[in-house]
Amino acid sequence: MKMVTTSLVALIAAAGAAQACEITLRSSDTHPEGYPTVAAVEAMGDMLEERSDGRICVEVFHSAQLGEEKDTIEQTQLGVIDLNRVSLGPFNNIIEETKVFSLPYIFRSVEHMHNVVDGEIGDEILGEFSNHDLVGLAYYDGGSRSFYNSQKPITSIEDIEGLKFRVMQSDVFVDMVDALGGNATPLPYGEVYSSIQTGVIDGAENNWPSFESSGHYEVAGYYTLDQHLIVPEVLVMSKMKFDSLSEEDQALIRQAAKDSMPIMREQWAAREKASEEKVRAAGVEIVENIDKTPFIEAMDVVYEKHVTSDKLKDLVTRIRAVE
Ligand code: GTR
Repeated sequence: MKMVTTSLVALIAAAGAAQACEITLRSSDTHPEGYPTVAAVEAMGDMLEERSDGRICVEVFHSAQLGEEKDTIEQTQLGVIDLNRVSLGPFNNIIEETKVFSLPYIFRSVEHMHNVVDGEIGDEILGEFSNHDLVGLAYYDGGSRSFYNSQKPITSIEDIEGLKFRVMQSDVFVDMVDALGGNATPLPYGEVYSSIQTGVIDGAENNWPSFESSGHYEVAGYYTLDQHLIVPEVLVMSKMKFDSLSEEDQALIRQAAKDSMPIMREQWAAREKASEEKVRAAGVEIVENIDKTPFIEAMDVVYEKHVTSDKLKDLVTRIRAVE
């Protein structure tokens, strides 16, 4: 751990030496250059640089250069990394309230998710980050996640029985796969490709752009659009770093992050289409129009186990009431 921190600090410092800005915010992302989340944080950086007359810059370390999400979250809490664009999933074991956005089938559609995160519930959940050494700045899109595997087409819940699926490092997702009859293995994103290839796991679950850009479709030829999760993604900042800045600069950062959201959504829609086309052209067998009812019903145990406090129960009720 100490080693990781020391080399990370060195990597970040070396990169920063090239910049002329007064404040350079280093941002982590697991995705490659050109992926909508990376492009959105770059766009945020451009806006920030312009609005601060070149004083504040953002440097995006894409492709997990700074590490896998669970570790980079810790590094952001410690103030080693300034900004971090991550799925909400890996926060579930740290920030209880984030679980409500990671519950299977909690959102009826991406539009419903947008209406929730753009409203007061979204602000409330972002506010929770400040109790955990982080500042929640903005939500990004993660489409809907579905199962893929190397073994066979999944056409019903029964087909999941006994299959081993990688999930993000969150207990909610482990219990979700167990409830469907599969075996869940929490693993960092960067280990999924080789784990499928070598048969350590049978598959994983993700959205079109991640399925495509990670190359997982090359080793998992069956994708079933059961759309069990619509997990928003977030841009967070180290609270230590944020608190060290003037109120004016804090406001500039918050605003630029918010202003990057529509840019991200536009890029996301285009990338989803392009990724789907690429995956289909590669010959992946896609199972569409699956009956989701048994999947949704199987999730009752996940809700019973994870939605226990009055606060979470109330949040779930309010999310469902949003149009
Ligand atoms: C992607 C998401 C990443 C990461 C990844 C995963 O859809 O954008 O932040 O969480 O999934 O499955 O680990």
